[in-house]
Amino acid sequence: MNTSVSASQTPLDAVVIGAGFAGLYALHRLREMGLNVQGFEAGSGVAGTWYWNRYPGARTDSASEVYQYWFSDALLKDWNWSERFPAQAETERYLNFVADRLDLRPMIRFNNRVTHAHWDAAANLWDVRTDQGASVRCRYLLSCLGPLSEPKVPPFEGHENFKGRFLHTSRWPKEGIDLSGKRVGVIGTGATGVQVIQTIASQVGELFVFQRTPTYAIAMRNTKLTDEDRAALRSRYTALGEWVKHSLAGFAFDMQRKAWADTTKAERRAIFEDLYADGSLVMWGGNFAEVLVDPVANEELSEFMREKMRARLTKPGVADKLIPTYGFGTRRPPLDCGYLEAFNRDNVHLIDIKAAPIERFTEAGIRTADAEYPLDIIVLATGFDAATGAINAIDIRGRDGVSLKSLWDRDITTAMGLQKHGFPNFFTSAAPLAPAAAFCNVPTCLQQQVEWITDCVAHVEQNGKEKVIEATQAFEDNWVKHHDQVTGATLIAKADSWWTGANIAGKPRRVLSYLHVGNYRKACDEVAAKAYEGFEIR
Ligand code: NA7
Repeated sequence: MNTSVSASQTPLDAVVIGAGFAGLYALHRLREMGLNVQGFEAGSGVAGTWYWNRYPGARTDSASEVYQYWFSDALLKDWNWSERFPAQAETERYLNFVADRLDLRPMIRFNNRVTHAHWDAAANLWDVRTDQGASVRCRYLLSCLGPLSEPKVPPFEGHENFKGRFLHTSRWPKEGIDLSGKRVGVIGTGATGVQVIQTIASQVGELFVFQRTPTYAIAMRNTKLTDEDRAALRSRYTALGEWVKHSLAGFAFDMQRKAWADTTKAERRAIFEDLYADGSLVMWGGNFAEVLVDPVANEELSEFMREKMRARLTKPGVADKLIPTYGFGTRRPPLDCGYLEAFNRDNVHLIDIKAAPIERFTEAGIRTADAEYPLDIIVLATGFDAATGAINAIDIRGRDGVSLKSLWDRDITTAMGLQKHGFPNFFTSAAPLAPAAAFCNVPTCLQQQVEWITDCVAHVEQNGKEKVIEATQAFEDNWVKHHDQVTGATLIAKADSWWTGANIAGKPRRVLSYLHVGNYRKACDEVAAKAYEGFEIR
């Protein structure tokens, strides 16, 4: 296919960057509005996160019944999830099914990574270019890059000398890797590390886990869904679709209604047991609100979680290293399927790199402060430059040639995560200061943002003389202040993790995600109801 389009061609109405949950829906909605829209996708297929993250064990930590599009009865009726928590391959198939059913593929140029987007103020157009030489101009530019798309690859000294294979989890090859009998090192024990480690422990020869910070692990209760299960879930789809919109974190559950202070320790213990038995993120998002803000409440829950973890570990000395001392839920707590039990195996070795840090990669493997580990493969489960990384990877310049990255390098601010002052007609999903950046069952939030953005575009199409919209500085400042008040009160704000940007050296610190999906939606709806108050339309 010829991907080069001359800049002199008739401008497009809109360009959508990314073909994951948000991008596919945005393409569909904009086309339904009669706009001439083009998608660009760096991968060779659709599915975004579920295209890139094909490492062993990758699966959702969200239940399948809330991990889907709600807007089409036909899609809801015709797709059959096979598991409560679907694996990568199934989620990728689902998004391919959606792309085919809505006939979105012809709208997308695959294998095209957008590298450049400059606002031409004289023409009120975005000039968009890709690494394949494609070049288009458009009136509206939508970033649908997902919150976790830009891998974090730490600059380990000597990495170029390592003679074995070295890869980041989000760049796992489609054909897979034969791990049998191999000596494999995994660096990182976040949600991704947990899934890789528990999956490959029985496949590899020896597994060396290089752990800097331990993670809480909630035993996932995954089940195969039967026709009866699916029928029962389908009968609740309408109610679930409404519920997730108004919830704390976009799931089909909410925080406890009773106040912490109105319960006894025994009552709370019974509630924790019930939540834990569900084997889902209800342990985090369905708990007492107080555990997110009160250190005493948090410690009681943390002790409960530590006890659950300890009971699953048998090797002497491992529990002390593997069980966190920080507060539960202040960093993203992963669900696990045998992560802790993997450390009971004789071929799995836990290396505490807080005690003896990694000094360098050698030709043969990894050298820490006190030992050398010969390895065939090193897997980086080191996470992502969340929410800003993928957007910053594009040279985005707004009014007066100002670079978005240069602003975010100083301070990460947005207008509700939907726009940035100085960048007219540029809309973002999964950007900082909205729940979609982290504290959300991501499909719930991406759908809400895409609906808001596309409704906004329709409004500007009808009401804008020049068809240009831009968040005002005052509106953005107010949102930042409100966001900081809401999130700054939580224990999350004090913890170092990707949630606060602390995982990336030099990244300005701020809780990246707004907290409370329902309140965010309400605030967005109010802005729209007041003819996009806080945004200048011309
Ligand atoms: P995370 O949650 O950011 O975890 C990354 C892990 O890698 C974490 O254990 C880090 O330890 C570790 N890490 C990062 N850099 C280094 C270096 N330089 N040396 C040693 N160890 C390092 O990323 P995930 O991919 O697991 O999960 C991201 C989200 O994807 C997840 O929350 C889900 O929402 C889906 P640290 O904590 O920094 O000490």
